[in-house]
Amino acid sequence: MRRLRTKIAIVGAGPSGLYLSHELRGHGIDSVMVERCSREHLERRVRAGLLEEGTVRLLRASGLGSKLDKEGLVHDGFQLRFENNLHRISTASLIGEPTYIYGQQEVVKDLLAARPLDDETLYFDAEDVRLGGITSDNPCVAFTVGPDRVLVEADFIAGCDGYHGVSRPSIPASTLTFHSRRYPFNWIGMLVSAAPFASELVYSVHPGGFALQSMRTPEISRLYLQTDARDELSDWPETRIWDELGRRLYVDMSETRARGAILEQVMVPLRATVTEPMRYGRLFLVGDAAHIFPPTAAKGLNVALEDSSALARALIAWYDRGQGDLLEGYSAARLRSVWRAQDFSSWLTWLFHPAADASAFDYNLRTASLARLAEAGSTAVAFADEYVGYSRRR
Ligand code: FAS
Ligand code: PHB
Repeated sequence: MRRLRTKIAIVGAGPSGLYLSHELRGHGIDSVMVERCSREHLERRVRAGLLEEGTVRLLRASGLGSKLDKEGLVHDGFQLRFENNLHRISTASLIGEPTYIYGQQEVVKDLLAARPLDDETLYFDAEDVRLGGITSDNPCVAFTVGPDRVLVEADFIAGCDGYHGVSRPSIPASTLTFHSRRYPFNWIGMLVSAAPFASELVYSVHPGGFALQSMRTPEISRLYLQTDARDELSDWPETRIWDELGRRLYVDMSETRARGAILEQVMVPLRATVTEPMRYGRLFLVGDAAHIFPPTAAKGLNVALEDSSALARALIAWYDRGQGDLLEGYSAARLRSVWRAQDFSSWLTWLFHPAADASAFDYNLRTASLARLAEAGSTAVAFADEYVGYSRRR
């Protein structure tokens, strides 16, 4: 058994773990990261794409903005289509902030590239990861890498290991409240190597279901399609997907289809979870380990990095000034933001996704709500405030 000693043991090297480690290192606070996947897998994993202004500011302030500012797409607004009418919602004019399109895998690559070349504190391909001593003042993480069993002893553990990680289950269920909601919808997500048909995001609410055209670059489209929660990818042959995308987006997708190979296709369940509290003893839960958002309002990655930034600030206050108040207040402060983002994500999910058994009454209510959103009135301002995440940063 190889024994290591560090200040913070971080489980999971997704965006939240990598950003936390990066921030702590910038303040001279050492950490050891344990990741079950390979570096190649992390760099290939396509997920989120929309970054809020607050997230971009965090990345820039951490010295991670140059490639983002060069390659990221700045969107002053997006298009909302319903009843075959196209409305432009300009968040820049409504609330003074744009949003950014920059793939999560690019954020991960930038964070990995920012690590020291001789970095020996990030273990990939870790197996049998276990947490121990969480309520003691000497918590630890044990794992196997190659032929070695390694024990990391730390002051604190950051559980950044996502929804399927080991951190949350390491907390006695009797001490947690695990809130969970499964929306009756899935999204088929596709990454297609073809230019988006529109240069901005197009959210379309069609009687047959929701569709979204996003992108990752001017040459790569990111397309989403609502399905029933019980559907599997096998229920959706490629022709059906393209036909439905064209129907719901009111565009001829044959050219996009012809020009672009499908680089990735996933079925994403629309679910929401919140774990309360986001702390147990010396273990702090961060990002998807603590909460899952339906992808509708693109909050998952943005709220995850907010968690990491808040925990980094709390740990820096502890080590630099011996102040424990931010650590004590971490869970309550983060949960206020998490529930605010869940509330908006829930509202937008129900607004954008017609249920299969929707009545004419439902349809007309939805159309009236969308029309109110399309006006540049108070509803649109309140929407933009939540959509760009400004409401959580006030
Ligand atoms: P992550 O899940 O990204 O990272 C957790 C890390 O921990 C992973 O690298 C994992 O390998 C590792 N890990 C897990 N168990 C471990 C263990 N036992 N030991 C060590 N390591 C372990 N969000 C949006 O905002 N917009 C979107 O469009 C969007 N689309 C998504 C599509 C899919 C298919 C999924 C699954 C999620 C999507 N999300 C989206 C949400 C997503 O982007 C998350 O919010 C984001 O990845 C959160 O980052 P982390 O908290 O770092 O968790
Ligand atoms: C994405 O590009 O993945 C994306 C963008 C906006 C959303 C949801 C997902 O609202």
